[in-house]
Amino acid sequence: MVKAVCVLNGEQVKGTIFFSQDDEKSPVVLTGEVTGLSKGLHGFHIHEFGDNTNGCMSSGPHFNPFGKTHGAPTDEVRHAGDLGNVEADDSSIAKVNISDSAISLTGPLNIIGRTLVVHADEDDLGKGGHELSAATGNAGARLACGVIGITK
Ligand SMILES: [Cu+2]
Ligand SMILES: [Zn+2]
Repeated sequence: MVKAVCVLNGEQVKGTIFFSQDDEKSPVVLTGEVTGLSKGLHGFHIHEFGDNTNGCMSSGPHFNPFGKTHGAPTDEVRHAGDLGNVEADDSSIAKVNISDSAISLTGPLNIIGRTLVVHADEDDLGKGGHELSAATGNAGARLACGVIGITK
């Protein structure tokens, strides 16, 4: 079992997300919550770099080790970092419970040391027809982010 954690820190948006993976062939399970979001869907991705020197912008593009286009978590063609959206309720809280097999906590798909980002807008999952759909899902500003680190 490998475990990791990410503290999301934005001006208004905060959160803590826990990652666990039973073994290298198992999906990574993400649990936790994000607060301070407007009601509705918000893009949720692993970005390439664990660099926050210029805030969330320094985390670079979506983690994409295979040079694919942006997509939904359920798509064959997707960035490894494409975790889709989280949905905030009336009290501005998004409960996160995601299981994903395109990322790992070990090996070449390891996301430890990279950045988790939550966005202002909905990720259109590559299908919105916007010029940014194929790159970012047109998910808008980076509201909060944090580097994913090893925990016990
Ligand atoms: Cu993103
Ligand atoms: Zn993407």
